[in-house]
Amino acid sequence: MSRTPQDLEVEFVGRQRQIAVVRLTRAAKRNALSDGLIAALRDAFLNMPSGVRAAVLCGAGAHFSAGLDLSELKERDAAEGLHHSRGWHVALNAIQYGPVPVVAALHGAVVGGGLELAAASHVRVADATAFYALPEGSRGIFVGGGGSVRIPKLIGVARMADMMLTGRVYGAEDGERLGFAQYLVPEGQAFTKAMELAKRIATNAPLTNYALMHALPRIAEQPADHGLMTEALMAAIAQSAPDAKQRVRDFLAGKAGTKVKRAE
Ligand code: 1HE
Repeated sequence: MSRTPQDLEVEFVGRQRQIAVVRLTRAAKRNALSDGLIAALRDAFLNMPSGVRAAVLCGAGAHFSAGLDLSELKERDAAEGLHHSRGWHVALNAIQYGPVPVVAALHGAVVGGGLELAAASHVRVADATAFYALPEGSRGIFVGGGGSVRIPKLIGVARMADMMLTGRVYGAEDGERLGFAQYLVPEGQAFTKAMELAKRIATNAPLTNYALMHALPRIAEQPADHGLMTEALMAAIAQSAPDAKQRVRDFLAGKAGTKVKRAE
């Protein structure tokens, strides 16, 4: 795979550079995901510096991502198609099961592989311009970036099948209502909100964040009896961390800022 680092920008911001901002910078091609860009995303998350506590994933220009770079879509034999898809799986797994929680800031087109990419993040914030589609059906292809595993978990199998069969496009409000995004904000504010959430996430105990990223989705797929056992093991490990003990002591000592506040 060719590397295209110019299409991906990674910067470290905030207190002690704890937040990684990973930005698709291929706006002229609507952040279409070339093989090189997928490899660059994979490498960015596999090589995240150890001090980073959360990441914001976003796209430059008017769209988050137009999905697979269709100019690279050529006649592949079955084995090449298999390996292409598996390459996406490695990259998007590096995001979902990587070192830090990822908040995606969505705007404009979040389509095809762009939606698959967004679905690999942990928290999605969409602005009012966001729209969601799976045009694979009309291009004669199928999802290959983990979409058939991740997207039904957000919106259900029936809605995903409808999107691919009929070309249905969901707007930002429906997208939030159905579960594509957990947050909906006014136009132009997705990045600011995503940064605010990433900074909040970065204050959590790293082991709790790890449990939410790595244990929770697996527990949710286990038979209930196995899930309860995994939960108990994870809970025991998390609460034994010195950081957790200090946090509980702080609450019991009435230290400022540790109480849960009513939603505004
Ligand atoms: C692209 C791509 C692309 C734009 N690959 N070059 N994805 C799709 O089927 C979506 C295809 N794209 C679109 O429907 C539209 O481009 C958008 C709605 C996203 C944006 O529209 P617009 O009017 O802002 O931009 P545009 O004029 O359509 O595109 C601007 C340029 O980006 C143009 O190139 P130019 O050289 O003529 O300027 C487009 O060709 C280029 N461009 N989208 C390549 N996707 C792991 S499997 C995943 C399978 C899939 O993702 S299938 C869905 C693919």
